[in-house]
Amino acid sequence: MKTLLLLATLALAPLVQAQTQWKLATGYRAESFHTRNIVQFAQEVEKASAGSLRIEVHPNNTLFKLADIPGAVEGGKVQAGETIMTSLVREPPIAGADSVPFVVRTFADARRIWDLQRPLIEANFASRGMKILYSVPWPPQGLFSIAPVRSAADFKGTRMRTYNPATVRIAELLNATPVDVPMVEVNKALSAGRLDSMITSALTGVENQVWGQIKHYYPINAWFPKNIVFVNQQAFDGLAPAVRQAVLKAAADAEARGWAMSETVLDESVAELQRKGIKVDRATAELDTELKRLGERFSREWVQSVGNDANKIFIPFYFQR
Ligand code: PCA
Repeated sequence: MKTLLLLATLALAPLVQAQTQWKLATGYRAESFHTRNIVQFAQEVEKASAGSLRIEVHPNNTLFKLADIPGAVEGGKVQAGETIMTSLVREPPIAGADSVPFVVRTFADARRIWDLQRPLIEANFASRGMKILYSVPWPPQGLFSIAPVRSAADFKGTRMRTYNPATVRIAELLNATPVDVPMVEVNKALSAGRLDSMITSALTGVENQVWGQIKHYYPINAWFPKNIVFVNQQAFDGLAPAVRQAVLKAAADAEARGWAMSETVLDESVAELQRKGIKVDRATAELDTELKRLGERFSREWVQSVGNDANKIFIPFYFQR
């Protein structure tokens, strides 16, 4: 018995050390599936590291605002964080690949884009002293509107909610006024009558209970934005090797789990919008053609502004199926 105990103690020896605490900041709500997935990741890390690493999750923009989280992790103000990749479009520009409209049409496409982006984004993060843990997509982005939309002309002079530079550009191309509203404030902005339309996931519509104002949803599957979870490299390097392994294993599991969750919540959310009385319709042929044209223009602008790195993603994406 004594020998067994001794063996058990020895086996745990590399893990049993002073407890390290990390804070992880995110801009999304505690109930969001992304955040629930992070909480499970944290629990698994704690368990696998025999309690030597505790990750405390701070949701809802409480620690830092969504777009400020990468800077906070880079500067060591917080050890870990989550943001939406498209809020990084300027640094590195390649992160914007997943909000170029009408390129990624399925979860399988989203996976291929991520596999192509990952090495480039990892290199950029590494140069800034950060390490990527995992990434999980939002369900596809559809069009919500208070009034029925038949063609692009219907957006003229209306107010469109935006959440990143890509959605701002899309609003501009539609001659709508972009209104920046964080995900967690969409309900408030709608109730205050500040918005006429938005492009986001059915899930975000459900979480913000948009049915009070929004009457139409068009599942145009415009793009699949992804969140990324990352850590300050120094904080990571400060862990014992076995704990680092535990973090990487839990991260890989969280990535697989998160992709499956995203697919499941998509179907549930569209059904819920319908139950709440929102009309779910296909875009008219006219709107569809106009949006595709807009997407092509957006793509051209994006490839021009990003340069060669854009080709590193789009050429294999289109030609190596
Ligand atoms: N919801 C988030 C980002 C993408 C999505 O589906 C938002 O609307 O801000």
